[in-house]
Formats: sequence, structure tokens, C-alpha cells
Amino acid sequence: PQTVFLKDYTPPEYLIDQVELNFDLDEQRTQVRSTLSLRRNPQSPDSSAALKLLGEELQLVSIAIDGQLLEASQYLLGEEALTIYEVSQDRPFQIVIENIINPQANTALEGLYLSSSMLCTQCEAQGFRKITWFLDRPDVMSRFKTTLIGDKSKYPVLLSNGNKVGQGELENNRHWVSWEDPFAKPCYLFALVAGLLECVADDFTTMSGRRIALEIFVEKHNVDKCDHAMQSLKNAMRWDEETYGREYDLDLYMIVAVDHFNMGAMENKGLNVFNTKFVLARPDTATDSDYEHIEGVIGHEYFHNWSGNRITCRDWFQLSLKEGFTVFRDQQFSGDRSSPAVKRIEDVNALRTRQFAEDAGPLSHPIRPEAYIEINNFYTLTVYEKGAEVVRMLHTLLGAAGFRKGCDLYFQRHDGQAVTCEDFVKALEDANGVELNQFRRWYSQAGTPVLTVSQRYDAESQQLHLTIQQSCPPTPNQPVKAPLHIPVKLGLLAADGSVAPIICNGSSQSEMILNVTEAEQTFSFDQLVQPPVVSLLRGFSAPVTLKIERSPDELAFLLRHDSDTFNRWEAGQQLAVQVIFKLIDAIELGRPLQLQPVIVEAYRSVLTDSSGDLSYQALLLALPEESYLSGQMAIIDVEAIHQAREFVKKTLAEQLHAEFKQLYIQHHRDESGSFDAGAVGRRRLKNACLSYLSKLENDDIYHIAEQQFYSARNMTDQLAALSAIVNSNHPAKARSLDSFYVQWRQESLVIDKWFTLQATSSMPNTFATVQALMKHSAFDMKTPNRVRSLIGAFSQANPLHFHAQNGEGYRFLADQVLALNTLNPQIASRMVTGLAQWRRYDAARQGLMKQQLQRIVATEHLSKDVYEIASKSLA
Ligand code: BAL
Ligand code: ZN
Repeated sequence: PQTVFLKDYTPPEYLIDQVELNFDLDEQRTQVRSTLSLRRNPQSPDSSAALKLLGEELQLVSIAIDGQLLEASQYLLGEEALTIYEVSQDRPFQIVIENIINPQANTALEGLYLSSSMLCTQCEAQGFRKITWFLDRPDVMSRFKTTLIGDKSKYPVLLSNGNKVGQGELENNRHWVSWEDPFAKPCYLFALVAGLLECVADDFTTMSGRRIALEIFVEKHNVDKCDHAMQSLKNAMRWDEETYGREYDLDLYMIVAVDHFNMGAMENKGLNVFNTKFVLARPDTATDSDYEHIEGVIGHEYFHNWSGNRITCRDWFQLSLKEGFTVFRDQQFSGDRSSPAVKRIEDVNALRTRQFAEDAGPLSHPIRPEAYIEINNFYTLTVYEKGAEVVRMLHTLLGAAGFRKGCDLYFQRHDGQAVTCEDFVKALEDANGVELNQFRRWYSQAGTPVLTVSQRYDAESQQLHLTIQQSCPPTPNQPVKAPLHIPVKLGLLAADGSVAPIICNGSSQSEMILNVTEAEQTFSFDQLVQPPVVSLLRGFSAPVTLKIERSPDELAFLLRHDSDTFNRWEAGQQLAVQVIFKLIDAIELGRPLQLQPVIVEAYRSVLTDSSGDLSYQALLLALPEESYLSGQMAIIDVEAIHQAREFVKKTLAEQLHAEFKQLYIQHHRDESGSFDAGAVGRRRLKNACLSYLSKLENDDIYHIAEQQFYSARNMTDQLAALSAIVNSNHPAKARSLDSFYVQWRQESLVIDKWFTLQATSSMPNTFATVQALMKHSAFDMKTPNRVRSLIGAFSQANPLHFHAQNGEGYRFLADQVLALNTLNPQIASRMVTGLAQWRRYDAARQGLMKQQLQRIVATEHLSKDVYEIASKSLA
């Protein structure tokens, strides 16, 4: 397969100003007529007269230019393109293409496809070429007019981008609807939906007083699960006005929820298509986390209207321009809506456990990649989450007001254009009169930088000297790294836990940003009568690994006193990491395990201090995840990590049994599941306690869990109780799993949870359970959510069993990847990532994982998607 390089970018030779699309919809035989108004691009060097339109899996009916049908000798029809040899170079011309597509056969879910009984589209990144031949690249922006024709009973609702401009009846029970989008857009933002759908309607009045109709389309049985999505949309619209001054531009905003979707959601102009997972919620079917994710994703897609649609990417290498920025915006939004501290911790946790692993492995790439085989493989944690961290650092460096000024200029300067990451940074520079040259390296350099910090206190001069060294391990094609500009937020604590002023170069502050720009740099602070305790990288001000020597007592001190909520939590995490790694050493040496009293006391103080936000308190109680601990080991010892972490959890539960139980009882209410911060916090905290208590494996606790399970009136409580029971052999386990299935078998999103819970169990028979679940009548390889809930959960969230020594987990995953490869290459390649980190395991496991990767690569008819991930993993 061919590699595409950023350095080879050239502007398009032709532009398409207008597109008129006509769809005669049918499940197996949809007829498409596309009328393109083209002209030569004056910005393009005059290199060839031929016009190459991209298209795949299309059946051609006819092509005409300016009303003249073309003969076969006038064009070349290839697997991936239609080349028309002669077109006008000096005046605009019109091409009409007729073709046929089969949505039902489209299991890859790119282009036009069937989901349950509705027809819908997914065009980003390159799905439009599976609808008709086109200049399928984001820097070709066109005005679209779309007419949909379909059966009135099957497809009473016919939707596309923009505003509805006409509709009518046809014979044979058919009808048509026309849509026109006044904003020029790349074809990846095109969408259509046709189906038997119900509409949940509301409206929003914008800051300039315009009334926008809001419509959420779902299947009938889901009408009662749209309230939260609608409220989230209105919150997002208001927030973007208040925070970024951005107002919505069309008169109508539509969201459609579909069961079969490769991603979370898609920001098509005026017509977002969503995975049902990120729309549907009712207290008894969705957890508090689901509610939060829905709000975040609804916000994300809405924010794309400016950061993505009005201003889009010049080419796909610039994906982080819209994704990193939009993730940053949705993170801010969610933080403002709930608790900024809790949101930040959740985001950093996800970044460190998942993106850091990506950045340290064979698939590591800069947030602006330089080459790809299949662009769908670059919708990564790096482009999205690290991309958001890079934007966050810009926000930190410029301050909120400076950042907003820069964004205003960016939106104003580039409205209606397809631009680059460089244009974004330039706008921020120009608006603030600063230069960010060194900072730009974050866009081109891959890998997670390491900051190694040493401190020296000089009693005589009353100075603290902080030396920070930065380095970054080599990544594929980048053996040597240049120093980055890293903002490090610092605070100092006095011995009594109070704030010690930071006196630096004559000015005094309670907190400051250190601009780390060199490989090694020393910062000095004055007038410190006693050695302070440093609180570094507050708020996780840069996506780096921090190495600083701390005693357990110092970490316990920071956990009690740090005024920075992120670093308070971080101190608890690092304390647990130290304790767990001591235990891992003991396990590997065959020594008896003992829990250090310092962590018991630290947890006791967290448990007994209920003065703050309960969600935050629950986070303080959460032990570092196994995947985070894996990231700290050169050679990952899966069993020892699991055993050590379980030992800590169980011992804490034993030693603090009374405290956990007391908190559980205090916060356990019979709640219907309202999504307000107080109730969410109560549920988080009491379920965290239940999770600890379940480690005691006694009848009393299983009884409490079972009671909670059966009496729960909200999914958060029901699922938490079920999780507490599932990792046991108690008779309650089979009872409650069966009961849960029977209760929810009509709700596929809840059944996904049922699959995941079993796939991630630590019980010894889990692999057999997973194999049995593959044969369950509710399992379906063609439904991405279901594949993720079983195969994805097992391979990515159950290290203990996926990495079984006999290699059965690896073989199983490769079998599923190969089965998915023909059905849905995007989902297949996501699953391969479970094998990508093979170098991090012992020799025996390395061999077994590699063997499966080699088996995958050697398979015939491998999709580009799977080939790229598997071959790069082996390289
Ligand atoms: N643009 C693809 C889905 C998303 O990031 O919103
Ligand atoms: Zn996005």
C-alpha cells in the first residue's frame, strides 16, 4: 500500500464551487446523480489537463460534461479514481455523473450504509468517495444542494445538511425533500439520513436573538432518552457564546442517533450523526459517566461548527487543528459544567494511561503526523488528547484573555478557509505580539518528554535551586529530539502546609509558570527561611512524565495540604505507586507482602475528610489503574501488578473497614438518578466504598451489593453493585448477571455494559466466558459497539487474562481481527492495537504476540487499515 506524505501536499488542480446531489434511495440499489460545477484552481500550477475524481466501490452509469455524454475512450475508470482526460482549462464547466451504490453491503460503515432500518452516512475522513466520484479532500469546499427521494413508509424522514428548501409527493408512495447548505464545506462534512424516525424538538435563542430549531431524531423506542442530550446541546450553545463569542449560523441544528457507528459522533454541518451511546440516556439505563460523556460529545460536535466546519483542515495531516482544539474546548466546557478539578483528573488519567502508551510504542507519531497509509488510523489519542494538551499549554502560556484574543483572530482571519496548524499558532502569536517558535516543536515531535527535577536548598542564602532536565526518548523516525518549550506550573508549601510565596527575580507570587526551554535549566527562589515543599506541574500543565524524588511522608503531606486539586490527587497516586511497586518487588522475590502504614493513614484521612466535593473524594480513593502501573515498568509483569494492586485494595478494605462502611451507609440513598452534582458525588463515593468492601469477599458485603443491585432505580448504582458481585464466585453472581440480562435485553447500550463487565472480570474462567459470549445470540460482529464491548474490552481492559501466558488471548484477538478485516477495516485496525505493545512484555509473551502480528500481516486481502497498524507494530 502507498504512503501519503505531508511534504508532498499540493493545492488541488480543480475546485468545485457547487454540488447538486440527487439520491433515489434504496437499501440495495441507491441511484446517485451528482452535478458538479468545476473550474481550474488559479492557485494550482498548470500541471495537467486531466481531471482525477476519487471514487471507490461505485458502479458507473454515465458521465456527461456540459451536457455531452462521454464515451469510454474519454475517461479511465480505475479502482480508486475516475480520470477524465480533457476538461476545459479556461472556463468553468459542469460534470454530471450517475452511479449506483449498495448501502446494505456496506459493512465498513463508510459512505452510505444501512443501520438497523435507516440509511445514513459517514464521510470523514474519506467516505464521500464511496458515494460518488469527487475531489475528496478537505481543501475543496463547495456549496451543496441535496435532493432525497424515498419510500414514504420506510423513509418518512429525509435529512441532509443546511435548510430544507422544498418537498413533495411522488407516485408509488414515494416523496422527495430538498436541502441546501449555504456554507461552503468539504465533502467530509456532507451527510444524509433517511428513516422511520421520531423527532424530539426544542429551540435555542442565540445571543443576537435568532431562534434556532433543535431537533434530535431517534427510533421510536428511544424518544424517552433524549432530554439530557437536548439540554447538553443548549448548554453547549450558550457556553460557546459566552466563552468564545461563537454563535450558531444555520436556522436548524439536527442530531440523529444511529446504532451502527465506527466513531463516537460526527460533526456534519447542521446534521450531526451520533453513535446512540452518546445521545441516549435515562437514569435507569445510563450511568453518571454516560451522562457526562454525552454532554462532552454533544458539546464537542457542536463546537466543531466553528473549530472544524467554518474553519477546516487544509489536509488530513492537520487533523489536530480541529480535533485537538475541539477536545480542549469540550474539556473546558465539561469542567465548567461540573467540577474543573474532577474533569482535569479524569482527562489526565486517560491521557497518561492510554496516550502515553501510544507515544511510547511503535505507533508513536507527532500530533501533526508526517505520513500515513490509511488516514482513519490517525484518529488517535495523540492527535485528539495530546493535541488538546498542546492547545491547553498555549492557553496557559498566553493566559485566558490572550488565548481568547488569539482565537478571535483565528476565527476572523480564516473563516471559510481550509487551513493548517501553523495558521492557528500564527494567529495566536499575532494577536498577542509573541513568538512561539520553539513551542511549534510540539506539533512535529513525537514522544512523551521526561522532566527530571532535583532540588537544593541553601540555608545560608535562604534560596531554593530547582534544576529541571528535559529529555524525550526516541520514537519511530525521530531518534534525536530537540528541547521543547514546556510550561511548568509551580507552587511552594511551607512546613505547616500553608502557601509559601515564590520570590523570584524580585517579584512575589503564590504560583508561577516556569518556562522550561533548555535541556537543563536551574530556577532559583529567594527568601525561604525554611526548605519548602515544591508542588510542580500543577494542573498537569504539560503532557510530560515528571521524575522527582519524594519520600512517602512528603507525598502524604502534599495529599493533605496541596492547594492545587490536581497535585493533591497526584500525590495520593504517587504514594500508591510507590507502595505498589514495593509490593511488586516483594512478589517477584517471593517475599511476604506487607502494606506500609503510611498509605493506610493517608487513606484514613481521605475517608474521614468529607468537607469537599464528593466526586473528588472518590477520585482520591481510587488506586492507580493497572494500565498506568504498566506504563511505569520496563518489562510489564501483568500478574504481579494485578496481585499487588489487589493486595493494597483488600488490605485497605480490611484495615479501614469501618470507615468505608460508614461512608457507604452515609451516602447510600434510594435515588431515582437525577444528574446533579450532589447526587453524582454521593453515588461515586459510596460506590467507591462498595468496590473496596467487595474485596473482603464476605456474605455481608455481597448481601449489601445484591440489595443495591435489585433496589437500584438508576444505572450507576445498579452497575456498581453488579461489578462488586461479578468478580467473585458467590451465588449472587450468576443470579444477578442473568437478572440484568433479562431486565435489559431490549436496551442494546445496557447489554453492551453486560458484555463488558464479564469481559473485564479478573475471575479465572474469564477467557472461557468471553468465548461463550462470542456465540451469544446478542453478539454481532457487524455492530461496532458490541465488538468494542466484548473483544475491545477483553483485549484492552483486561490485561490479566488477555496476556495469559499460553497466548490464548493473543490468538483469539488475531482471529477476531481477521474476521473483522473483511467486515469493517476501521474497527479491525482498532483491535490490532492490543498487540502493538509487544516489546514491553517478557520474551515468551513477546514471541507469542509477534507471532500473531506476523500471522495478521501475512494474510491475503488485508485492508490498508489493518496492514498499517500491524506492520508498524512489528517494525
Ligand atoms: N470528526 C470525527 C469525530 C469527531 O472528532 O468529532
Ligand atoms: Zn472531533
